[in-house]
Amino acid sequence: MEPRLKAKNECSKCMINQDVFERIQGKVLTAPERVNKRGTKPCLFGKGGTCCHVCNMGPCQIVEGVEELRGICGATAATVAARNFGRMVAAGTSAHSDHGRGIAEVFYHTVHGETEDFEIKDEKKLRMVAYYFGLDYKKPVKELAKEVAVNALEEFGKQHGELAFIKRAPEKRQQRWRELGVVPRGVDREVVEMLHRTTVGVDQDYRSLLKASVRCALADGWGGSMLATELQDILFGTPQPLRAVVNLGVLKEDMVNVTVHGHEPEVAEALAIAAQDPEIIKEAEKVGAKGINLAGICCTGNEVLMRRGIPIAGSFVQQELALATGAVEAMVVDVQCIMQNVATVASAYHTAVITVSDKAEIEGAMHIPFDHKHPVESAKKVLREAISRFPKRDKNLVYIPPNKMDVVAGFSHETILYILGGRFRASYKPLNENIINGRILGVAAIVGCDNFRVFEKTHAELAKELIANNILVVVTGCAATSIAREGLLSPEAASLAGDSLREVLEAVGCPPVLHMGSCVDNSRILIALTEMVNAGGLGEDLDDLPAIGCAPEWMSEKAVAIGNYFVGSGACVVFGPNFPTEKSQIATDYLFHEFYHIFGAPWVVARNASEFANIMIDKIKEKRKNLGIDK
Ligand code: MSK
Repeated sequence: MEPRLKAKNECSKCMINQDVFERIQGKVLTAPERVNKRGTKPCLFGKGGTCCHVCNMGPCQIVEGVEELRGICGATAATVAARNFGRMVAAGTSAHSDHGRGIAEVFYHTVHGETEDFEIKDEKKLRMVAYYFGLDYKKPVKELAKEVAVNALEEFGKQHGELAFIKRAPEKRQQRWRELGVVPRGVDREVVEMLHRTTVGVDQDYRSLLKASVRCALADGWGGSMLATELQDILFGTPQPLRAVVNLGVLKEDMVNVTVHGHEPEVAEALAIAAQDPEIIKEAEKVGAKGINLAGICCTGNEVLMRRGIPIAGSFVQQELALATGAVEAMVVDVQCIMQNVATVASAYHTAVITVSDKAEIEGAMHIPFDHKHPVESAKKVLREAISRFPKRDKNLVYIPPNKMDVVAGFSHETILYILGGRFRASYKPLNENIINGRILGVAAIVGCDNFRVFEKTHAELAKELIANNILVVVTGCAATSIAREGLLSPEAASLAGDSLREVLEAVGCPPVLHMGSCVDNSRILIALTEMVNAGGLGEDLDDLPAIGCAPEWMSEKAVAIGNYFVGSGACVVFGPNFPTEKSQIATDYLFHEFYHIFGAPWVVARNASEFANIMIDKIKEKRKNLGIDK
């Protein structure tokens, strides 16, 4: 199905924020308008993976099966599509993993006493991570934390052996990876090797390229991303269920509004501490504000929502709209998913876009370098800039829409263990029992981005369909925010679930859709699935489970890396509304069929919510049948 084009004066995505969108129209060009101006069809060769630009004889646009339309070097469509796919996986892996390295450095500085602003918040998790690093996990905390910091940093540059967290996967899965030769050695090594393989004249067999892409992706899921999640939990706290609010209505007319946008929680954590500082509050009051109101965008938002209950103003597609409320004094951005256009939109208002990462600056934005050894001091500098903008706010331009929604978030896999497993049993056994007895049909993950080129509310429609069919849904990333906007992250939404799932949820007071965090926190899902295998009764490996993942509106290369590590781990992934290799039937067939034989799970594509739902429900039923629990 081709994406539907909205009428010219409509925001292509945020019908809920249409009123805000209308206020910016005519002032500066926004992403929805660019979609309208560009039309429905992006470059089909690029979109389907068969545009090759790895050398200066091209770019070559390749048509499968047409000899004269191979690359100048003779590259086939399958090779080019596989190469581009591998490069996307490498880019996605590098993003999550550099995030992980960044937090490992913050962790190192903290436990070596070089920053006084953070501390160890989860000692139990520190000891668990130490165990997987092969350390004496019973040592005193301070000493152990220093060893963990060194080991964590070494995971990135390791050249040989296996990443430490590989041992967390089910035994059978580890064995399969070893037999296939896809166990990642070191995070950086796998990314570099993938880029090397895909440069001109190296690996030119789509099968070899695609298999190698799994090794690279596993270095993300069981490496960089998992390190990021665990170290963040140790430093900033492992999430627990809490109530919060999402959507643009969380901005406040009488406060200095600061949005935190990007991915790494360090800056947002420091801002949250600094925003409580009496000195800063006094400075805000001096300019006529009641204080500082922090609100999240994208995954930085998810990080501080999960741990602190800080509200989320918006997902990826709402970043320009947050500025168009005219009520934001500063948008603080670190890395990933920040559209260059935010600087342009901000210039129509009194708003400062402040870049803080030494890896990411934006023309037209203000750069305040973040001092990792003095994070709260840096955060205060940022907040002072925001406070100075408050008197410049033009009241005539301010419009904060009423839209906001209550949510319950904070479902780390440890929390799920207690809630669905029972506080005293602390096991996934009761969850498994409910799956075996059929009260819960299975588990589905809806993850990834939202996308200006998808015009339906795919995430929410799909989530509704799945829970109505008694499937427990877990969410991360911007998919979580878009589902939250529709009210599905509250315990009351259990009323939309099928009868038997509703009974289970009502007994524990749980929403039917569990928010598990940011993009790197997809690693929490890997661990939750592994715990389900360990709890027994649902097979011996991840590909036995009645569980499935999807990214219905993927946008970033990171989503490709995430999908590929789930497939490589044995969980089927449905992608949409298009697939990055689809102009090569051969490469796509390999991912959709041969991967099933190799890894026990295939990639699949779907175009809209009902197609997603049908595929996902069928796959879960198929797994139940294989397990003999399909009565
Ligand atoms: S922020 S990667 S748009 S989920 Fe993680 Fe959202 Fe996708 Fe960025």
